[in-house]
Amino acid sequence: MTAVQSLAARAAEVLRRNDTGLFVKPGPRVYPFQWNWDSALVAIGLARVDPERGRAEVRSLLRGQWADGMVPHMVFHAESVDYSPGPEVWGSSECRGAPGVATSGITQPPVLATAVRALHEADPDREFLEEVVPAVDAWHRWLQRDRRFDDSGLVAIVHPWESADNAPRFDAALARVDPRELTFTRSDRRHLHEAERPTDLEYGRYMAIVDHLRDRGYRPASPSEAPFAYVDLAFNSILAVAEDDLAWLFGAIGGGEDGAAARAARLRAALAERWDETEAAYRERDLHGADGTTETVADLFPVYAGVPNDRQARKLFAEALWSPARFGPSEDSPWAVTTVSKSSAAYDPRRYWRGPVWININWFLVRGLQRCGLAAEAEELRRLTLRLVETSGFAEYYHPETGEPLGSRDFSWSAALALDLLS
Ligand code: 9WN
Repeated sequence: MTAVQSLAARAAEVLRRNDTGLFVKPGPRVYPFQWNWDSALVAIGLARVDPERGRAEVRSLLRGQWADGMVPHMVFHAESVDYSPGPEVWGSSECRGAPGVATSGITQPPVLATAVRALHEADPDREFLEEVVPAVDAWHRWLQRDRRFDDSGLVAIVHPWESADNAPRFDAALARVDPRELTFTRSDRRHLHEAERPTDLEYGRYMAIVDHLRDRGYRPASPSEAPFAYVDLAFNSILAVAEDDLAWLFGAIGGGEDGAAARAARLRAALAERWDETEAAYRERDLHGADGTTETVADLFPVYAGVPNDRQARKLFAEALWSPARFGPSEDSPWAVTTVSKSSAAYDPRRYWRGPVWININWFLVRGLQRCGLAAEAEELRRLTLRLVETSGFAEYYHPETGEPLGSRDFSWSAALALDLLS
């Protein structure tokens, strides 16, 4: 067996072990429910080894779709598992338009269209597309309707859990929220070291936002009326690609819809306007606060959507993404891409989204560099990412200096995306 075959076999084994029968859970112990972008990223890996199982993953996630189109960030089940906050905290059954199965009331980055396209490219199945494409379209339309805040086409998130939880770019927005007392014991604390996870103060604020949203059936009158409202460039860049992929999927079933392509073009144009020449990065926006770059990897995400022109892409790569002082590999810190710039005061190489390397982030950036025509640079990042999983296993995230695995081990999307990067 070659090294590539052996790594692929180990990755496929992680997915098999995390398979509950109904969905692949993100990690064996820490995350026992179904999460939205985890399932989509898992389906991208499954497209490489078992497309039929990948289609089941998509169907399973869509059980949680709300009547207005939202695909929630978590879909629960009735088995007793160790995770908090669980279905009782979200109370979706009391909300208008919620599905029969209990879910959370917020969403997550819309990778699903991209996953459905990957499945169709690997193993065309028209019937499957006819079944799921209208559902994905309804979700995108919901985002454009419920989460719009101006005419730019950009959408806002209303909870940090809709993107990278405790990333420093959310600190100022989150600091405006009065925390509430935690009425449950955090399950993550039973499995993981405190230094690798969000703090209790952050959790108190997350729960205060959930309370506020739940009182409004998770449908604030507009994003700007929510206590936390943020124009996350990672979320919006993922949506731009997903809109393109949705347009492609409509094409595969005979067209009849050009809204998705137009939405993608609008989003790209809006993202392009956020370029900051001095920082070689893009400006994020806090709807209740400042507009500017944040020294987090989200500032670079328009690369994923192929937004920068050739000159900007090269500058962003050299001066930010691959810069040893910022997100790239350096002598003391050979593993990249860091989720926070090493030059930021907030950089913390062990804590969750505040510095560590994540395989999904690298995967988005590899695809983005390819899309921007930086093939050699993409290849360098692809190789580094595979070397990391080869060395340290399929962890949830990794210490950039040592490569030490952090968070959950045997993490599904790390395994799934390694399978994709290997192909
Ligand atoms: C809260 C499952 C999820 C990921 C998120 C990641 C983390 C949950 C948590 O785990 O969030 O939704 O318990 O911290 O931040 O991106 O989807 O892997």
